[in-house]
Amino acid sequence: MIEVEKKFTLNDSDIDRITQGTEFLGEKSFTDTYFDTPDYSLTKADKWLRLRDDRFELKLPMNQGKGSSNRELDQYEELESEDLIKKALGLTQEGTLAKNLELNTHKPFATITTHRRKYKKGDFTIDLDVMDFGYSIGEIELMVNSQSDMKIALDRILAFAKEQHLSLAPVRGKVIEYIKRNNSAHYKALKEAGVL
Ligand code: V4E
Repeated sequence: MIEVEKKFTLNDSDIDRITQGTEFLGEKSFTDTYFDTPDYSLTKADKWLRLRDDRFELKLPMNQGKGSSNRELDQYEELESEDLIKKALGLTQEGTLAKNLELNTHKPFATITTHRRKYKKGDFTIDLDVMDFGYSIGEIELMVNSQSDMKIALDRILAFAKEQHLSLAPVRGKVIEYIKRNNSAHYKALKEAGVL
């Protein structure tokens, strides 16, 4: 199954409206620490390495975002095994991934705690994420069986959002927003690399 998702900015009345008639699936908090080299070699290549609580995860771009006509359908491969992550990053030293990151000057550049509430409305899954640095995002998701169904799913999400009177303006993800607020050199580097 493939997940198609779109992020929205939601105010309090949007949240009231969108969660009406939903099934509440649960809530959790997690802390992500994102890593990169001093010259931003990972994020400039749209690669996102994080420690989510106590587990490393790597998101790798599948359909190169650059120049893509529809960024919203960009997909990422997600690796969760330390060995696969080491291989994907070309880290070859003995020892844990954490040790390899240290030896290769991969340092944390952002630590973000998210409180996530999850809801279900028909086929749609709705995530409401509130971050500890004063930023919130809603995400509407649909699961599809094949790549060819992705555009239809995105159109369904957009139609649902319109019905709910949500703003369709582009939204910065939490990490991009964090970088914009905290490190203008990093933000500029991502723009110049064509990642944003
Ligand atoms: C893929 C990506 C980033 C990593 C964070 O991904 P995100 O989906 O925002 O985080 P989260 O916590 O909701 O992950 P989940 O729990 O769903 O796994 S940061 C930036 N990107 C890609 C990206 C990009 N290159 N450009 C723009 C404008 N947005 C996103």
